[in-house]
Formats: sequence, C-alpha cells, structure tokens
Amino acid sequence: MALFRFTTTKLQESQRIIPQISTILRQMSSTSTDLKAVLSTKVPKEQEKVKKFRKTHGNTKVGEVTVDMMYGGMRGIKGLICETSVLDPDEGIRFRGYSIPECQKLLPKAEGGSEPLPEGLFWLLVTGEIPTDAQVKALSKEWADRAELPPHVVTLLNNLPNKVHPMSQFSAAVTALNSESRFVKAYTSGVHKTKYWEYIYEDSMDLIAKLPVIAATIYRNTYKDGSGIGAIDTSKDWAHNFTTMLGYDNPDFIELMRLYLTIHSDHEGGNVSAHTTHLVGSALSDPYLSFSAGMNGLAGPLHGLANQEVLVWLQKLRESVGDKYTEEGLKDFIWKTLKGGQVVPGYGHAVLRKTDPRYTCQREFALKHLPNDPLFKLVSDVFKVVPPILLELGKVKNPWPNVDAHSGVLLQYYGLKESSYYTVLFGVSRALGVLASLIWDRALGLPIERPKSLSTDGLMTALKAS
Ligand code: CMX
Repeated sequence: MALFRFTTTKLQESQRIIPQISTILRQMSSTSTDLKAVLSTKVPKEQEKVKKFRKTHGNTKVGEVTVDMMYGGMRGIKGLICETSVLDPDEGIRFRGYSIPECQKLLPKAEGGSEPLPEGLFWLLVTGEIPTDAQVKALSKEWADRAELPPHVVTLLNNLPNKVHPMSQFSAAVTALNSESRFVKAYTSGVHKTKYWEYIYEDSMDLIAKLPVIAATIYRNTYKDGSGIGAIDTSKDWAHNFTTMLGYDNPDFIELMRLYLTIHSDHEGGNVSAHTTHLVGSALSDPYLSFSAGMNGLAGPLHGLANQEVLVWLQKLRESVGDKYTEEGLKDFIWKTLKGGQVVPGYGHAVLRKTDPRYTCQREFALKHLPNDPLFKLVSDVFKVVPPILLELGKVKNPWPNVDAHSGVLLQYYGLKESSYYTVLFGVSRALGVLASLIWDRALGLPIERPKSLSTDGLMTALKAS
C-alpha cells in the first residue's frame, strides 16, 4: 500500500513536471543556437507524426498515373515526399510555408544589409522555424570554422586543366571530399540506423561550409591566376566570405550574393538536382556522393546550366540586333532560335505557370541597383516579346521567365562575367535545400527508392492495347 501511495505521488508529481520540462525544452529549442540540438527535439515528433499518419492513411490514394505521364517525364505524378519547400504553379516557391518576399522580410540580415542571409534560410529549411539573429550568427561561425579543405582536394583542383568545365570540377571535388565522410565511418563501424541522420547532418554541415572554398578555388584557377582566395574570416557570413574569396568586395555585390544564394536553394523535391540527390542518398551513399550526383544533373542545359545558356544567347542576340535594336529585330532573333530547333533559355518551367518569383525579386534588385544598365534593359525588353511568341507555338505550357533568365545580368554588372561559371553559383546555393532534405530523408527513415518501370510492350499488354 505504501509502495502504491509512493508510486502514485511520484506519478502525479511527474505529470506536473513533464509538461514543465517539455515547455522548457521547447523554449530552449527555440532559443538555442545549436542547430543540431534544435533538430534533435524535432526529429522524434516528426517521426511520430508520420508514423501515425501512415497508420491511418497508408492505403489512401493520392492520384493516378496515365500513359502520357509515364512517357512525359513523370509530370504531375505525386510520388515523392519533400519537407523543405513546396512549389505552387501560380505563386511559386514557399520555403517551409514562407514565400520569397516573406523570407526577405523575416529572415535575419547582415548588419546594415537588406537581403536575407542564406544561413537563415538553411535554418528555416531544416527546422521549419524562422531563426533569430543569434542563431544565424552561430551558423555563420560554425560554417566558417568547418571550411578548410583537405589537401588532396586542393591538389585535385589545382591539377585539373582549365578546359574542364567548372561544373565538372565542382562535382569532382565534392566526390573526392567523401574521404572525409563521418557517415561512412559511422556506417562502417556499425552505427544503428536510427542515428544515421546525425552523421548525415554532420557531413552536410561540413560540405556546405567547404563549398564556397571549392567554388572560389575553381573560379580563381580557371579564370584568374590561381592565387588569392585568401583566408576565411570567421566573423563574416557565408556569402560574404564566398564573394571575397572570389575576389570581389563591392558591398552591393555581397548583398546580391546573399539574395542569390538564398533564392536558388530549394525548389521542392522533383527537380533534377533535388531528386537526384534524394535518390542517390536513398542508397545510403553519403552526402558528398549524393550531392555531386545532383550537381551533375544541375549541369544540364534544361536545368541549372540555363543561367549560362541565357548569357550566351543574350550575347548572340546583342551581336545580331546591335545596341539600337527594335522590337521586330528581337522577335526575328527569337523566331530564328525556335526555328533552329532550340529552346529560348530562361523561359518555361515544368511546374510553374506564372513568372517565377525568383525572377521577380532579381528584377527588383536590378531596378534598385542598376536601373540604367543596358543588359538589364535588354532582358526587360526580351521579357516583353518572348512570352507571346512561345504562346504562339501552341505547345509551351509556361511562356514566362524562370530564375535563370535574370541571374547572369546581375553578375555581369558586378564584374563576374565568366558565364561558364554561373551554374557553380547555383550549385553552392542548391546545397542548402537538397542537404536539408537529405537530413530529413534519413531522420524519417525513408527507404531505398525504387519505382516500377515497364517496357512499351509490357504496358501495351497490361492495357490490352495494340
Ligand atoms: N523555348 C522553346 N520551347 C520550349 C520552351 C522554351 N523556353 N519551353 C518549353 N518548350 C517546348 C518544349 O521543348 C516542348 O517541346 P516538344 O514537345 O517539341 O518537345 C514543349 O514546349 C512542351 O514543353 P513544356 O511541357 O512546356 O515544358 P517541359 O516541362 O517539358 O520543360 C523546361 C520545362 C524548363 C525544360 C522547358 O521549359 C525549357 O526547355 N526551358 C528552357 C531551358 C530553361 O530555361 N531551363 C531552366 C529551368 C529552370 C531550372 O531548372 O533552372
């Protein structure tokens, strides 16, 4: 009886204390500057939420698959989970529910700055919460502390000839970095699978920290004399350090890079770079191998390489129409591109059906900082004539500009003129989204990805078609 009374009292006491502890933990998690600690409090809750949801709705249908979808690049098939962002065809991207203008307003800025810091976006993507200034500062410091490259990666980069495309150099360097993978070491020594996400987190943090150093080394080696990337300043943010390592110190350009590295980060789960990183990661390849695979996809002209293609196309357009061009001249050049069986780079999208808000915010930046730049004027004039022409083709589902239509113009203005480098910048930013997702993939224990494929004959037989 005495034991029963003791247990009951203890139970009542613990029932009083547990909610207090969880409130304290919640408060600690929302103010802690340790991202991994904050994440640790979220992972079990999300695991539980998904478990419960699957238990109730595991067999609920979410859509159907048509033959056209199978031959048409799986457009519209709902077949993936991505927690970090969702793309609305009309409104554009929302990062954990926040639109780009909301992120520009709510995410912490550098002192005196007007654009969000990419560190804040990463914190948001990982935790779903808008971070405080202190949390973002802690992340800047942590990335600066983790930035150093192992000597073999520097040697590899310094020995690659200039003719190797910057994206191939980028992918090769990231692949070679997997010698440092903490996940590989933990997996090899038999870590329990419930702990995988912790090592994926560590590798992702190391990789993100090192990417600006890799990217700046590629830039200085390929286009300059190979010297001068300098040392990381641990008191500066990620984008600031990256821009200085590239060799630029204009404060407006640093601000642009903060915006650029924020908006290119994530575009839900089905695009080539995100999907590839997720797919390769599902085989438990480490974050270095998974991300470099994603980068090989980003390097395609229909995806991230489009920012390079836009510049090349604009240069040809300029050569063809001259500085005193007419609307008719622009139209003729666009039709020449289309009749030559080529796409107009920077226009169209597989999901978006309106102008990309990533285009719009870059245009707003240009209106503020370079309103009279001739190339900006050309891009604005092209925007007036391309959509009606693409609509006239009758097959293009989205005639509006995407993110890549604008980014090169801004970079040109600040002196970063080497367009074959532009996709590397996209890649550095994309790491924030796809690695945040990869951490959650392992935290949620998602299995190896393996959709079913059919042959045309097999499909015809299944459908009794001829
Ligand atoms: N110029 C000319 N034709 C275009 C076009 C464009 N900008 N966009 C689409 N089309 C064509 C397609 O090539 C396709 O033609 P076919 O049926 O002859 O093959 C037709 O219109 C239908 O395509 P869609 O359903 O509208 O577009 P998709 O989902 O198949 O492709 C995308 C999307 C982005 C690959 C396509 O719009 C494109 O090639 N755009 C130019 C390249 C570009 O800017 N890519 C960057 C996208 C953003 C990013 O990932 O970074």
